[in-house]
Amino acid sequence: MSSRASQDLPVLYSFRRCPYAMRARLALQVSGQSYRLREIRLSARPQELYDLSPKGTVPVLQLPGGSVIDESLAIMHWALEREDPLHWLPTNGEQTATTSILLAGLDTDFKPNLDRYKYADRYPGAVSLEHRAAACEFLFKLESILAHSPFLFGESAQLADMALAPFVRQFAMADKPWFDEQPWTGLNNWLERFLRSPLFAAIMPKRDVWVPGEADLLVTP
Ligand SMILES: N[C@@H](CCC(=O)N[C@@H](CS)C(=O)NCC(=O)O)C(=O)O
Repeated sequence: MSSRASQDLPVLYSFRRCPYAMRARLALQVSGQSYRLREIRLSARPQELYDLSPKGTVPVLQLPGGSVIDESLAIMHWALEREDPLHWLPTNGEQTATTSILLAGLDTDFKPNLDRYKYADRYPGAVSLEHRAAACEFLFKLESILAHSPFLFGESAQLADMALAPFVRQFAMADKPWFDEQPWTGLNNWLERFLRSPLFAAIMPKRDVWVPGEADLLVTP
């Protein structure tokens, strides 16, 4: 691809291990959307990121026309509304409603407990194992679906699977031997399927940190 063509591509500010950034990379990848990747360190975020989005979180997608999308789910929707070859977008109102409930549960319930489980020292008074137990309530809700079906809405993955799996991965990795012993076979199989998928491999290569002024890395699915 010529360097002129690359200027017409969106720019993604990303951090490899961030589950929100994984969401964005998964959707860009599956939609076949090429992009310019700027891998950042959260501990040394470039001014360019704050100039686009003052909240300074990743992922941030800058579109060729200049507009900026700075929420992971909105980036997923942007990519999938352009191309959705694997039919990740919900196909009916019931799926849309269930997806919203699951993703809201992640934000309000699972993620705060995950953070306090993994990083209890950053939250005064937090007891790691209490938050692990609280996070499990959300995971058992997923298990109640995944015990009967390989993915949340049947035989193939949808947006909800892909928006949740990076966070379940983070939870599992905090203590994998313990996670593997829990009675959530459906959930465990679902996570393993995600972790072993070519799609996950495609979005996880280690990247050099972007240096402002230097060329972006072209990612071409
Ligand atoms: N609601 C945002 C959350 C993104 C987010 O919190 N990303 C983390 C990295 S995993 C971050 O940038 N944290 C830095 C901060 O909160 O200042 C989204 O969905 O994109």
